[in-house]
Amino acid sequence: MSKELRVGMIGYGFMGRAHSNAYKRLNDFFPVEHRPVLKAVCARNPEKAKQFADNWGYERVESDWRKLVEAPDIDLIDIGSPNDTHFEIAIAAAKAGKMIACEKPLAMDVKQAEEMVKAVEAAGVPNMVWFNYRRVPSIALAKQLVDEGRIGKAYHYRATYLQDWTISPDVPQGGAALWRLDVNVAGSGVTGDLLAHSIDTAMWLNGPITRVVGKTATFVTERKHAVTGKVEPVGIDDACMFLAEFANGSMGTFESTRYARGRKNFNTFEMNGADGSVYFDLEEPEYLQYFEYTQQQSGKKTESHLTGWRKIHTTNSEHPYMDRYWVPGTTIGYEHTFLNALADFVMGIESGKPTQPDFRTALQTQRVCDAVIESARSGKWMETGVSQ
Ligand code: SOE
Repeated sequence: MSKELRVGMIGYGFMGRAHSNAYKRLNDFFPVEHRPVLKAVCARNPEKAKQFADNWGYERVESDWRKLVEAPDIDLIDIGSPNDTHFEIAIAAAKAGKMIACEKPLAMDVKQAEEMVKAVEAAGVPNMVWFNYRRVPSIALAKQLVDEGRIGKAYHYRATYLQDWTISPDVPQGGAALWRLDVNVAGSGVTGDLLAHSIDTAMWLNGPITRVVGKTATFVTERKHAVTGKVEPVGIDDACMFLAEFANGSMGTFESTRYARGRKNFNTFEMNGADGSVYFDLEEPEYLQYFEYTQQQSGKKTESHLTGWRKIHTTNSEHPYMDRYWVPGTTIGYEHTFLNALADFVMGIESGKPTQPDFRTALQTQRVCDAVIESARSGKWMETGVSQ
């Protein structure tokens, strides 16, 4: 028997599209009881919202998110709008008893994120943050290998997240397409936008980050603002590097920039432990590289002339999520990471075992982001306050 999951989408940009695609395809690939119904989309520009609704098949357009949040025919509010809107919408949606799926980063800062966690927990509403990269099969396989103890005691965690789309000083800041460059709307630059992904993955695989020291840079210090038309100071971090200590005693390095010429979405990590290592690169997402040091599982002795990195093509039905898709050797894409995330969320609702990351987990990532920004300001090591 199918139950309707009536979706109210807020925002119609890149993420509005990625999330809408997931709602539309869920039942084609996953055997869940809920059936998403695209009820309404809400956005500031009514014409664009109408185009979006027609394109993706939303039944109606709302111009005021408050009305959408209160609407009795909506079960789930999807927050795909810019970062500065997440807080107010999430608090209101929780009060109205709606489920919430929110884009990352959860909030503009820890203070907002803490209140958002309180609101969803007081209301008891299912909630999730779209950290979609956890749902790349290769990354989920890395998590499986870590949990199986194949990496052993962790020593190092190394992450990079590099892009190159803001190098030109002629790129404006602000407005529908470029709000990520406007600090008042985004909260931060690459730290909240890109490193939040790296931090979420890192803490999922390797546990809490307890202390950080960071350095940020803003290479283009003034840009024309697309809304005001004036040249205004740039408040975001264009690049950020930080060192991290994990609760398990391992060391981490994180680097992110939007000024790495040629790098489009170069999201990588490597984890090195006593018994093995894993390496992932989002530009080759269908591979996980794995170095196995001990061969105890197979009962064989180490044959040192055969040791080396394995490049695992994560397309077998035994690999995470892949039994839902095609035959071995055939790949899935970026859009499926959102579909997998939605499936996990819905299965969490149906099984009563809430999926991760929820708001509380995303708050931990926000704590690390805020500590990094604060450390870059003060030049000092900062405790993150993340302990579990
Ligand atoms: C920024 O360019 C961006 O779109 C991020 O906002 C997304 O979270 C990331 O996955 C891809 O890059």
